[in-house]
Amino acid sequence: HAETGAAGWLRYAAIRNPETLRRDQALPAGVVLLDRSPVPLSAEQELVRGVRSMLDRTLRIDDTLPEEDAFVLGTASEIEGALPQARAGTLQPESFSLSVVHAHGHAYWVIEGGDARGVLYGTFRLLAKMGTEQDLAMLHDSESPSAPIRWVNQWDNIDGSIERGYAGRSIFFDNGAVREDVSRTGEYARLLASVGIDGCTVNNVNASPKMLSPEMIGGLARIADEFRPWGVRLSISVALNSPQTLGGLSTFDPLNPQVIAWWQSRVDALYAQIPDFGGFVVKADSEGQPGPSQYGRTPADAANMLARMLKPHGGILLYRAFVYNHHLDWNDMKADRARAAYDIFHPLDGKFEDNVVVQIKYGPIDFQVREPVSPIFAGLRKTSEAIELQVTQEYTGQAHHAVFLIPLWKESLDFDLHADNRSTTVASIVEGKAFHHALGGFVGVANVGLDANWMGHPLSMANLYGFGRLAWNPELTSAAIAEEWTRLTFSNNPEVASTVDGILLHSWHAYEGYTGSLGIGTLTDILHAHYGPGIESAERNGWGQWFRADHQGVGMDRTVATGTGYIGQYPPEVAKRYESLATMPDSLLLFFHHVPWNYRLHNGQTVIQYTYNAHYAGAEEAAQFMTDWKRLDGLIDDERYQKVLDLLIYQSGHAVVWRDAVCNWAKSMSGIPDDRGRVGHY
Ligand code: GCW
Repeated sequence: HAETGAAGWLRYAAIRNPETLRRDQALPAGVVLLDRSPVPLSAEQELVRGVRSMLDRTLRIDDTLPEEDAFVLGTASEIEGALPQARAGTLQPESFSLSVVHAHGHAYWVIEGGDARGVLYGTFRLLAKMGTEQDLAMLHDSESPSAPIRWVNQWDNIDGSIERGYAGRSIFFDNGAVREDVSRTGEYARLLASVGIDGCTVNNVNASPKMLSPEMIGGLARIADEFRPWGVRLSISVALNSPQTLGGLSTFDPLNPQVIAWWQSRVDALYAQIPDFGGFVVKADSEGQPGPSQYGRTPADAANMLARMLKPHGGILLYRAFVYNHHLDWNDMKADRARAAYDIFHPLDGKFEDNVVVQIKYGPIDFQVREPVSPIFAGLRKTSEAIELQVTQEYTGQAHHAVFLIPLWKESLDFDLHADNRSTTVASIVEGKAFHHALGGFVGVANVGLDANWMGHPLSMANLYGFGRLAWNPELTSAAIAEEWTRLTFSNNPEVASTVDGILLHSWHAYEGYTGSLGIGTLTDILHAHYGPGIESAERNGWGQWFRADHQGVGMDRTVATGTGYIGQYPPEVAKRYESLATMPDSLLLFFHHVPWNYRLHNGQTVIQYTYNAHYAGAEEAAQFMTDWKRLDGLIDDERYQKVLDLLIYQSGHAVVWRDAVCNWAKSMSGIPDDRGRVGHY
């Protein structure tokens, strides 16, 4: 079971050299839990389970501090009572401190939490340290999460299908209702908690109004019961027209008193059954979803109406900034989908209730392999913000290509928008620090399914793991995250770790190389599955994912001087850098500028030649992954070895399909041959 991937990174594989864990002291034989409420209880059980599995020892469970070495778990006030010497100073909610305290002649391994969740997170950290064979002799670690919102969204439909899900049917819903058997949802919550994720929105942002029916609320309460011991709060996406379609009212105008009363009755019903309900996510006026614009109301009107009801219960309202017109006029050279979020939300800054959070995709288009960061991050100074990342690999190879997304996300998080001429990285903005927002954080669209290994491709789980780790601490490096995940998931064997890490850390670059380089955006089929090459499907339609290629040149002119003016939405220093070709980074050139095919990049190559070279290099890298993986034959279990090998063989072939599709297209479009003669003749 463990080897099929169901356990994910929580395999707790036997540690071959336990002495590496504790160079100068023995691990305690018992554990005492000072608080027996559900979340710390999960922590204690997890510690017992992990130690048994990794070290083949069963910890004794004590009721009070024993007269011998022990693990001691508790929140600050309980530790204070039992073992005052151990107090770590002030710990914020969800924080923890790990230390070994010597008292009464014994060594107490203390896991102290700022609250119940902190105890759980500290326990999972300790187990991860053991699982990666770190020396625990000097155990000393104190950590706090970067931001309060560390949620996943699931795009599950109530019929049991999942929009952009690649690992089977929904773990939550089937046939219009919550499944009878929701045991998988508890296992999911455990995985999420192990990397510090504290919330899960269980249904598609393209939400069914039926989510608010009494039967559904009863079902949701059963899921919330599974989540609760792991400190994961349940939330749902809601359709703004629910008062009309479900409630039978003649309107869903967010300012109409009857509409407000209807929502209030639903919020009351939810909290009656789910006292720790997290709140609502709203997608409105976007891709055909109903929204406040129908009544001449703003996103703030709709968001605030709901937020006010959630507030007394500690609930929050996440309003997505992914609002745009998908009937844009291709012939209008000023039309630009990338402008939409800023144009709509910037004027509303300061008009939102303080429990509203605007949820913003990292780039202004849609989870592409390379996008600049969305300028609206710097355009909301008085409104809390969350960054939305896509764990499920929609445009990035789905469950067929190995693409480790952490380096992509880090580029966005580390990007400095330089608002007010000071350093304001995207991470510091969503953490609430840059502009002193009340809330903020990270949302990952995860879309796990019923398949035993959760995400389809075994290596995709690194993205879920990495999402949680980055949301906890965006300063972690991609390499550190890859290393942890690989050791926990596969093995501490250095050969295994370096091989898997090498593949992970090169995979985004390779995928970008063989699919779409220089910020050209989506060359995938955008009208159907969002999979495989569909080069011109993005052009000449209303969706606005254009790159405007013709015989002369390629790229969207988004400059202020001659283009759509999008660049003017960035703070001045960034705008200046993007406006001028002299300072424009090659990697994003075609996102921002329209240039001739023979335009010379900073790297010395022409756009057309670089396009050829990047696609060939990317496909070669993909083939290399397959060769590298073969080194693991016999070093990991056969089942996962073979499964990943099969996928990498497929990927290297599909990379050639991609390479040839894009290169042949670029050649026929530009009429310029490959100077190395690789690209077909016409
Ligand atoms: O990326 C696009 C997806 C849609 C999705 C939408 C969104 C849930 O193709 O499937 O809808 O974004 O984020 O709302």
